Amino acid sequence: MSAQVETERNENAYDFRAMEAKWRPYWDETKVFQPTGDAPKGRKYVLDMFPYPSGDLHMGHAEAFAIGDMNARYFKQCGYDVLHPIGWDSFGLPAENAAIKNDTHPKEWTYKNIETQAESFKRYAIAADWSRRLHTSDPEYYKWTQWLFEQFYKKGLAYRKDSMVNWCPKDQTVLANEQVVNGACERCGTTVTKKSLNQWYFKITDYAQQLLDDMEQLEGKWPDRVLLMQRNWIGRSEGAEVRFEIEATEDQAAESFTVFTTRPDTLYGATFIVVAADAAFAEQIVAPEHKAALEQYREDIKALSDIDRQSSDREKTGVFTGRYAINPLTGAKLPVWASDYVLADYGTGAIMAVPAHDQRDLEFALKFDLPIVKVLDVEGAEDPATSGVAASGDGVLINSGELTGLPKAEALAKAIELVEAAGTGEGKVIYRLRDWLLSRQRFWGTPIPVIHCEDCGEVLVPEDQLPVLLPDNLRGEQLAPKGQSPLAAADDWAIVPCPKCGKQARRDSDTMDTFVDSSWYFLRYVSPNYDKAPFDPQAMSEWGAVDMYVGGVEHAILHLLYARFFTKVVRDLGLIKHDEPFKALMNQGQVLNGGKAMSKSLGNGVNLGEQLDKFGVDAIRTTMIFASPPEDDVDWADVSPSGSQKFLARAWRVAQDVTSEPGVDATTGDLELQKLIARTVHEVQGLLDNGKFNVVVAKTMELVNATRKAIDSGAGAADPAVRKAAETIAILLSLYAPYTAEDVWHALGHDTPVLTAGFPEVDPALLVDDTVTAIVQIKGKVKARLEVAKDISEQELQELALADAAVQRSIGDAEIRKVIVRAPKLVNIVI
Ligand code: ANZ
Ligand code: ZN
Repeated sequence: MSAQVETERNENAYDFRAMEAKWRPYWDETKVFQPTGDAPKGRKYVLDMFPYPSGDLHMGHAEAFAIGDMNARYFKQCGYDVLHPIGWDSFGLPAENAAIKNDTHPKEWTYKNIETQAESFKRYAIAADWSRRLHTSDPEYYKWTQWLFEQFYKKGLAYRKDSMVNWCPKDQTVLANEQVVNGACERCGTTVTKKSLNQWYFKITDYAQQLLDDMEQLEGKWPDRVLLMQRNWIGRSEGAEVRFEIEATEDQAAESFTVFTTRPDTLYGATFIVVAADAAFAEQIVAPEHKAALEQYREDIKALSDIDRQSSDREKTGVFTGRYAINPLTGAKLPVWASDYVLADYGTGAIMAVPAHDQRDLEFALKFDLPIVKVLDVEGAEDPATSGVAASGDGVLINSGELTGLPKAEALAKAIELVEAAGTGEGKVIYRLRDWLLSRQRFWGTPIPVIHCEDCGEVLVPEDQLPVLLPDNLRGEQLAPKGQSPLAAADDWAIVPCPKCGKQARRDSDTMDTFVDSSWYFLRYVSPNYDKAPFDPQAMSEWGAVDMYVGGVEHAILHLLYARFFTKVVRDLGLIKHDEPFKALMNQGQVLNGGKAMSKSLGNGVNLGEQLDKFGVDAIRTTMIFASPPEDDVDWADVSPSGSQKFLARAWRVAQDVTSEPGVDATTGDLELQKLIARTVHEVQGLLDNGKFNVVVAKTMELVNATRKAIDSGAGAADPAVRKAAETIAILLSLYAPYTAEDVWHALGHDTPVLTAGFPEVDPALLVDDTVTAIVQIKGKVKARLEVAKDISEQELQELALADAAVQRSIGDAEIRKVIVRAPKLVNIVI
């Protein structure tokens, strides 16, 4: 029998089902995923964005959690005490809709799905501390969500106001702007309307500047694009507020109002004023003969979202109010128009229009034949009136009184001085960020702990009466909102005595947006069973902020912003010391099939359970990790779980063949293999630190192949370096193929969990003589020096160069045109 045939037959003994059955209980018994509290290297808190219990786990979870887990496992191997908890974001609409349909209570659907997912997570072997499991819909959790709301309220950070909100007539609920897609409800497709409602808000705008400033702490540790999205969302604008007077008429008095402008330098070019058509101010000033037209216009724009209103492809619309305002610097008389392209709730809801230099104003001026006056000489710019293109560039001021002759930047400062001196305005910074509308008129969420009393007004539910529990006796149709929240209709729940005066009062019947629940769960995990506060101060001082947060880029804005806001408020309450919740962030890509996101309608979905049954957990995890760097998409049509399975079987077989005893002195073994092990470990460490997880799998494969060769036709199965190689393979596998790793480790004669083996140390002597310094250049400049093997392949050298953090930083968003590799010494990247 040839060696080849024998190997293949024996690899068939790789039985993933047996391994999965064997090692799961072992990890429970050894509690290896629980923090010990005494690791000499310190602590690391690794967190995956917690799941929503929509059904069983899917391929997206499989990818995200393989990546998150790899972080946790790596820290653990490095000797840190690792906190890696798991829980569920378990309030939300789908549970309620299921309950209405099935005539049940939402908790039935919710907790059944949680159990299913929990079982799958355990099978998937995520290295989670199950003793810390939490569900945001548990009273033990939402009690503290309510408690936090009360602290926010006391600080003036939770308040109610009337506002026009997006309203879905079918779901009978308020929608956030992001939940309105092309004017329709994201969930059910019904055309969204506007409705004035009294709603609860968190005053996140108080923290706008801090949210911007503290991003400095995240630079280089969060993906650049996420930081950019946060920055844009907060949207800081510097400029001025300028006050204008509207002239009195025979029937109407004079009025004064302010505009916000980022371009006070263009004041001389303002030729008309536009006020938001839907603002109360428009109604207040409109001349009697224009009132009907304005009313009609307001009706017409009601259904449009803010995004539609500001879309640059829509033709401008508007109505004249019949009134004129006076330019405070020039005395010119400017007609006042009302339009939808000015938003009521941004800036002051009114603008001075400078059509020569602002595209939207230009389009409006051309449509309604309003004057266009150039006040900035912009080099190369065409005439706005004839070209239809506003001169928005830099230049020197013209036709602008005292500002004439100044370059734009100076004119900006000077214009602010002028209006300030004239008492008609002042420099001003505003933010695009709005306060967070947190109330929902739905059942399955955290009840807002407020009681409304005719005499006392809003009264917080006393802390010792928290939590305000959701009623258990509502089900099915009773949960369907009928213009008001189902809780408002439940009198036996809603009617209570006022905590202050005892008079009959009503509970607030709104529940909180589920983003509130997920804005502090990472704080709860440090002590999820603590019952005297949201978290135990002692445990918090030990764990603090999350060291590595892993999740989808779809949460780049809201969830992360809200979590950052909560963290800052909780800090200001004196409960924690850190400013930012997540020190580092890793976004995983999506799992696609045939280039498209998996979906029912496309019929390209892949069932995770079936994949696990067929190939085993480890093969699926390995496939996910090997397919691409974590942040890139994985296309299931391009991967090979059976290839992963064969690799794992080969690795497993190598370990079975080792004949030396544990503890043999590897330094007496085959030198070439020793060197390869050292190089592999060294490189892998760099790859792990830079999040190049896919290459770690490739490196393990190389080591497996080399070890196989050493056994079959080199040093032989008894060589101490062969054992060292097999043990190293087990440790690398423990990061992404946990069952195989544990099996291999025990087959090699160890009787403690492989995760406690420790990341291998490298003897630097083994690295030196075989390595040379490779230089990585970009645009002719040296960006990195890499210690690489003398015999490194061009391919490998290129991968290493592109994986280098400094190199990536200098490439940034630029496109790589060409990579010229002269192994082993030079890589030249053309961008
Ligand atoms: C005059 C002007 C001249 C402007 C010019 C721009 C260019 P950002 O950067 O987004 O803050 N604006 C102010 N309030 C508005 C509102 N509620 N709805 C729509 N547009 C509004 O933009 C600020 C600029 O957008 C302001 O500066 C104002 O137009 C307009 F050459 O004033 B500007
Ligand atoms: Zn009262």
